[in-house]
Amino acid sequence: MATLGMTLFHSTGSPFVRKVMLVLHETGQLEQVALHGVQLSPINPSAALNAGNPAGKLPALGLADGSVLHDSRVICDYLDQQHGSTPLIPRDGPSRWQRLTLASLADALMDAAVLIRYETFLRPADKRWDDWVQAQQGKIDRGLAQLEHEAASAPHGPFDIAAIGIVCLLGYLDFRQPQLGWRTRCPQLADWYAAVQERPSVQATQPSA
Ligand SMILES: N[C@@H](CCC(=O)N[C@@H](CS)C(=O)NCC(=O)O)C(=O)O
Repeated sequence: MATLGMTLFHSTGSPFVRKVMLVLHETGQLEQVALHGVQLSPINPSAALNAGNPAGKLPALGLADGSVLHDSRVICDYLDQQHGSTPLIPRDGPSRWQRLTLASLADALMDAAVLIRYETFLRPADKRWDDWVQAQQGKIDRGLAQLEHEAASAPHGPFDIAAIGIVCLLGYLDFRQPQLGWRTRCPQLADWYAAVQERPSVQATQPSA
């Protein structure tokens, strides 16, 4: 049974918020959550968000009892335990660790992409460090190669927490790094990504500024 009275600190550009939105859509809990829009950056934090999440990062989920959950992994895990359908996070067995590790890879690549965004958009031009950006991009390149291998070996896996993370990563790369051209390097991943675009949850959560 879904919990009433939740508030999600939200931004349409955040790939981590999108993970939570996809879980809400896929598990039928969207109407249980009010969205509280926040525009922030590491140097322009939100006082309302900081009050419940001292790290000042999106997403955070306020519960009816006044407590606040963060980060996206914790929130997704919580929400996945509030519904009666097939879990998005396998509860046990080898698939639990395989899918959570894949989801963790997607999270790590989103971290790298978000850090690149901050370095190239927020940081003053005279303080930018190209080698550091390249090192972050290297994580993305290596991770995409791994995801292409996964897509080739298991093209029709469940639309679970790993798939959700990968959708959020690829959507964010299209949003912030349209020049990357990952589809040329990752054709099987591109086919999988094109197929999952048909899901209403994916269509309803496209990133925007
Ligand atoms: N590990 C966190 C990462 C969240 C994150 O990096 N959120 C970004 C927005 S996409 C943020 O709030 N940045 C503000 C900051 O770093 O101060 C999660 O999974 O929720």
